[in-house]
Amino acid sequence: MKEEYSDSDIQVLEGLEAVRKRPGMYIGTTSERGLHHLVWEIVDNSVDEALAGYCDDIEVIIEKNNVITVKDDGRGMPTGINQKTGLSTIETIFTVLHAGGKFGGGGYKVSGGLHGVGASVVNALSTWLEVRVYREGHVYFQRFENGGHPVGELEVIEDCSPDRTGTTVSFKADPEIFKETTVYNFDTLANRLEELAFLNKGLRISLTDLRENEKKKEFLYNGGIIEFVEKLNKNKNVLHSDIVYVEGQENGISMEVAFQYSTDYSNQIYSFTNNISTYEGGTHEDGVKRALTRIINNYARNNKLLKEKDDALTGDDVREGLTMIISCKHPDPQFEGQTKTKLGNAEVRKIADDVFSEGLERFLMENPKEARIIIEKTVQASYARLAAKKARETVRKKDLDVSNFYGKLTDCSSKDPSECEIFIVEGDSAGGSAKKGRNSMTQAILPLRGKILNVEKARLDRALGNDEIKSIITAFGTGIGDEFNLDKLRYDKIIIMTDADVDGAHIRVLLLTLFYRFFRPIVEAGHVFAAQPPLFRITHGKNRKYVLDEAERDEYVAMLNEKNVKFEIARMKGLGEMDAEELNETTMDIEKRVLRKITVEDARLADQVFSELMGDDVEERRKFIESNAQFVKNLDI
Ligand code: 0RA
Repeated sequence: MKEEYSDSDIQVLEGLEAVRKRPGMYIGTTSERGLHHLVWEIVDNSVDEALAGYCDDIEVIIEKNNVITVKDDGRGMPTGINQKTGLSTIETIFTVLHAGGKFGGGGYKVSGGLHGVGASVVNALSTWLEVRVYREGHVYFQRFENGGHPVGELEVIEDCSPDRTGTTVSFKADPEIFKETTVYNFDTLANRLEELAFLNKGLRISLTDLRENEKKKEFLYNGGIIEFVEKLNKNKNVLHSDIVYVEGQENGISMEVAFQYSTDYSNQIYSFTNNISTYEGGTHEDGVKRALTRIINNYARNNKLLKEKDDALTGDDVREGLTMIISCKHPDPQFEGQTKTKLGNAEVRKIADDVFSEGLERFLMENPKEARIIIEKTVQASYARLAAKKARETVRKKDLDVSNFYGKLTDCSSKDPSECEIFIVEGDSAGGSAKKGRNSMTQAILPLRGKILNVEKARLDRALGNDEIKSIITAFGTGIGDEFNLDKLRYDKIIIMTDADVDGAHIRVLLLTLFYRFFRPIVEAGHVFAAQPPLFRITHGKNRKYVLDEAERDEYVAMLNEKNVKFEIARMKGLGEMDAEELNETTMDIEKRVLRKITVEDARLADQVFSELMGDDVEERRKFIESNAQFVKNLDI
């Protein structure tokens, strides 16, 4: 034990104290997320050792009491004395802020860790931390307590086989700092560790949970990001069986790209730099996208897959159905953007473009069959885009003027979108009740008539010319197509209120398809809801109880029977049968109603069903819906 503190000791302790005073500055937050961040700081150091080529196995263990242990089989942290601090290198790494690689003597490259300060921050925020280094036949050990105070100096505690090398770090997060929770989530850790294994081919990473129900997962992907794409596309109809893989490097910057097309209409493109997800994209992603658009267009023209009169394929066209992983390793990444997840290094754009275009050209040349399939998909995408554009043009600008629609739309008086809601209601009679039962300050009503059903046999493009649909578009206020602007949405909640029967299902499918194709950002932002009108009314004495389904009804009836209460059950036939008061009480009143949020997946499903319903024959369609009742019921939102 040290008896006295030297000046440099005091400086060190002040540094760690600063971390404890403002942990958010170093790990972003002290929530559950920040807690998991501690693990990433330690794991990142081991991954760096793997990137340097000296480590191929990392074990993460959640011990009882939520102690974390991270073991690697790298060279082991250096055990000598650090010139600058006069302390051992290990003590320096764990107690001096920003120590990182500066003390590692060259070989130790700091990865892009969000804060890059790593081990000392984890130590500062732990009740205790122990490090064991296996090197040259010795086991070196040091322990720290109470936010990073060393308990003794680095010492050899035993001998080991000279073949054994590596570093093991264990720590217990300090509950005084992590007040919300110090309990780790297995899946959170497993998901990120799997991602790290995909991004670092050949690196084995395991996660063991020794708390209540012991479990272990192990990730090792010799195919790296190829296997990442394979996993993402597991449930898709892929257009070519082999995943395309391209790699290359320039000036110490390496690029890897893997991709595969499917029949999907959307795309999944994920990019990373130094194993960190770059959600906001950046120069690596820009370079690859630019190359993709250019090379596909060249190939399509040269092989007459795109007609002379056709416009060039756009970026959106060539990305339709694309699943792609982009991984860049950079010695000095600059992260920009709102969440610092956008790669800013300008030189990467050209390197990414060069590497990817060369690899893609070669693939297309060597695989003409696959090339043709891919190009045909992108050309189809461009035709669909043009058709949709034309359809939008049929919705003329003046039609989109709100004042033309006051006849149909009963607007609310508030003009503050954050408190406004619009109910899209099936039928005039339900619309009438809804108008009477609403809160006129914040709730707008837009009734749709039965004839909207007829547009189903037309293409959705033509449906956009339909008056009722135009009134929906108009009411939203966002515009459509190139002019779409989510900020102009006039209502925070768009609530679809339809009956639980076949006609109601019809309207829901149509509306969701419309939203999916033309207003997807509104769905993504969580603005679309389905009202859930009750199916039964149970009356006993003066009480009225509304329930959403049979199960709820049976439960309530059983309860009444037990108490020997007399009651009456009525099946609610439709919205139109409810009076204003009932509708308000069961479906509209903010305090009492139950809404279901519509996800993009709900809308995508509806879009699929809609395509099935495109047949011309009304009777056929009705039959289709009835025979697919179960499927439609899934949309029975
Ligand atoms: C600097 C130099 C050397 C190894 C390391 C750092 C190292 C750090 C960590 C952190 C976790 N695991 C690690 N493994 C290695 C190599 C020193 C040498 O061999 O001369």
